[in-house]
Amino acid sequence: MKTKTLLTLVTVGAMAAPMYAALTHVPNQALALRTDGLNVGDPNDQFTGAIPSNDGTGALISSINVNSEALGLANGTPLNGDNFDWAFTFQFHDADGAFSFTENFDDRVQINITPIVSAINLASTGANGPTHQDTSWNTRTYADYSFGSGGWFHAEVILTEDGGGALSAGGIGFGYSNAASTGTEGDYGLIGDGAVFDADGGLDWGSAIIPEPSSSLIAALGGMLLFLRRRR
Ligand SMILES: [Ca+2]
Ligand SMILES: [Ca+2]
Ligand SMILES: [Ca+2]
Repeated sequence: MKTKTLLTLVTVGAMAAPMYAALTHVPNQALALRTDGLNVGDPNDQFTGAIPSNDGTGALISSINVNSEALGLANGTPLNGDNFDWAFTFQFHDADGAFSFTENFDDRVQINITPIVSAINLASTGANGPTHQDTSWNTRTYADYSFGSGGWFHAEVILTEDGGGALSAGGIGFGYSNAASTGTEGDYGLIGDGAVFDADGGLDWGSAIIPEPSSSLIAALGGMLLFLRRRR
C-alpha cells in the first residue's frame, strides 16, 4: 500500500511541475496592487509601495482609469483615503519602440519601462528607458520613449496619493500613445479603454502571470486525498 501511495504522489507531482514552469499571458489585463499606510508628511513616502508580481500578488484589471474617484472604483482601483499608492504593471508590444505616456494624477507619478524578450518572457533585452517622475499634483506631464527598435516592453507605473483628491487633476489621468507625442492630450488613450497598441501575432498588451493550478489538477489532488482517506 505504501508503494501505491508513493506512486500516486509521484504521478501528481510530475503532472503539476510543467503547469508552474511557464508564464501565461493574460490579454488586455493589467496587474494592480494598492499599498496603504505610507508615511504621512509633505511629501509622504513616494513610490515606495509594493509592486504587483506575476506570482499572484495584485489584481487583474481590464482598464487603468483614474480620471475620477468614481471611475477608479468602477474599474477595480478604489481611490478613497490618503497616503497610499497604486502600482500597476503590464506588458505591451510596440512596432518601432517609439511611444509615449501622459499623466495628470493628483498627486505623484512614476513610470519605468523595460524592453523585454516577449509577452511571456520578462527578461530584459537592454537598458531601461529613463524613469519618468512627476511630483506636481496638478501639472500634466508626458514621457516619450525611443528605444530604436520595436518589441515587447514591461511597464511599471506608480500613482501615489498624499491627501485630498486622488484622481486626475483634469482630463485623462493616465494614458498611452503608440507614437511619440508633444504631450497633446488627444494623442493618448486610457490603457484598456482607447489606447492602441501594435499587434504581435494577435497579442498587443496584457499581463504575464504564473497560472493557477488547473481545475483538473485540483480534481486530481482531491481524488488523491479521498483515496488516501479510504485506505486508512
Ligand atoms: Ca510606436
Ligand atoms: Ca503631474
Ligand atoms: Ca491628492
